[in-house]
Amino acid sequence: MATERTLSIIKPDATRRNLTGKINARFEEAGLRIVAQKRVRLTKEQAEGFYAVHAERSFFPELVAFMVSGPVVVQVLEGEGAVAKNREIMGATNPANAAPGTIRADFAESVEANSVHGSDSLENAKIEIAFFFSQCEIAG
Ligand code: RTP
Ligand code: MG
Repeated sequence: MATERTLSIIKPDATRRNLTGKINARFEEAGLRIVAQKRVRLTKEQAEGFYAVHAERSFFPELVAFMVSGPVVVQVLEGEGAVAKNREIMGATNPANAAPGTIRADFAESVEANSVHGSDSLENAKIEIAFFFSQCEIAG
């Protein structure tokens, strides 16, 4: 499988509980390399732009409010099949359905406050990485 890059976000519920290190350990133990990382406070416009694909969904206003409720850590993860591997480590969107040992099963508070985001395809990963990082901010 090819080396890929995917965009990860450690969400406000997780930064609030000081879980950044524990979550990063999961990525590194699974063989994913953190090749870029920054802690930022998203503006409403940035959160709306990032989740524009969900603009028509009923949970969109709540999702945007949640994503601006505290700092997030945005990061680029690199490794073999990184997009699918990260989704596997994260677990299902709703922690009630997430497999044991996944980040969401172990740390998420609810379907919304579910601790992490991960790109869902290689195509979206490229778009999402470019949303947050310039070329010179990524060191593979
Ligand atoms: P993400 O994009 O954050 O990696 O999560 P995902 O692919 O597993 O889930 P997605 O369907 O893309 O939904 C994006 C985020 O919206 C929130 N959500 N809330 N209240 C609800 O029913 C609901 N459904 C989704 C979650 O924060 C989810 O991760
Ligand atoms: Mg998604």
